[in-house]
Amino acid sequence: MNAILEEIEHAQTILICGHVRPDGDCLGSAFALREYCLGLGKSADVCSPSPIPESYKFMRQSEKFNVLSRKTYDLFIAVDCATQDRIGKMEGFFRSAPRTVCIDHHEGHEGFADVNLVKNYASSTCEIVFDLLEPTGKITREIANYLYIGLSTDTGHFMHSNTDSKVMYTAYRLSCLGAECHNIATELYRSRSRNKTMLIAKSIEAMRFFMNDTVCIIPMTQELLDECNISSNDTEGIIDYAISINGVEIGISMCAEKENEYKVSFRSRTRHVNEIAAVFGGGGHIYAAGCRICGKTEDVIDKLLKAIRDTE
Ligand SMILES: [Mn+2]
Repeated sequence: MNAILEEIEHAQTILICGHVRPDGDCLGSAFALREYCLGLGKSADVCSPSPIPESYKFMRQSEKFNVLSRKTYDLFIAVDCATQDRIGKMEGFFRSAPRTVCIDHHEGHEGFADVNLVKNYASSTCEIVFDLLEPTGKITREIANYLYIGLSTDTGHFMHSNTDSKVMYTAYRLSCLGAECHNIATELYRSRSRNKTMLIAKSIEAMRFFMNDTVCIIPMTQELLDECNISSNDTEGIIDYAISINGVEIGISMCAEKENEYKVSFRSRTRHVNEIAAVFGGGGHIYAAGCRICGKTEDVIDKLLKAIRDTE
């Protein structure tokens, strides 16, 4: 039996934890694993150091997110976390759990748990969880829906460079297992709030271009977020407007998190942006990466441009 399935088998209480500012992939893989554990009669909770974003509240059982039924668990499973610090304030649960598992697809690590399943060539953690659960024959329609959400979001709805035949095969299999592809696509990509629509408009207006228009930066300052009445937790997807522009090689979004601190995301067509993110202690994938940078808006932009030049 697979080592991770064995860990689940031996545990009675399980906590599945995604990363800070959870995205569709970590939510999908966490809820899918929870559903699988519940199916085996286990007690299982899902959490992350941040609340579930508004845009993912359509997910079944989303109200169970971050509802912790106990103080310690037999097994801690980290999903979609490249480093241990991505579990943030859930650290205590990780340390107190007798056994730990890490399932992830980010570059450059071997995992930080007792049992690690890290495949950096996989499109998403959901794809890895699909491969893990498929042989059990226990992928229900609910599990298929959860996994499809992560597969879809981590591939930019099957548009990013990581969309390979394995991704399409997995989507096909999930569809066969009952995933409601049309409904999920509608929830994910065709149902945004008026506030988010306002954020898109203001972000496009705020775009700045550098280096012969090959670099596009979207600075989402605290004022801009406040004007749209939107939290820094709900800015997923804004960066796509930068990298979708003809001629732009590097798209960057900066989102104000605290006073003088920005969460920065990178997308690229050709440049290895994980190397740029690494300059600031961040990381990610070759064409999609992120980091945190301290400073005032203009200083952060200067630091970014310098790092882009230095890593060329
Ligand atoms: Mn992921």
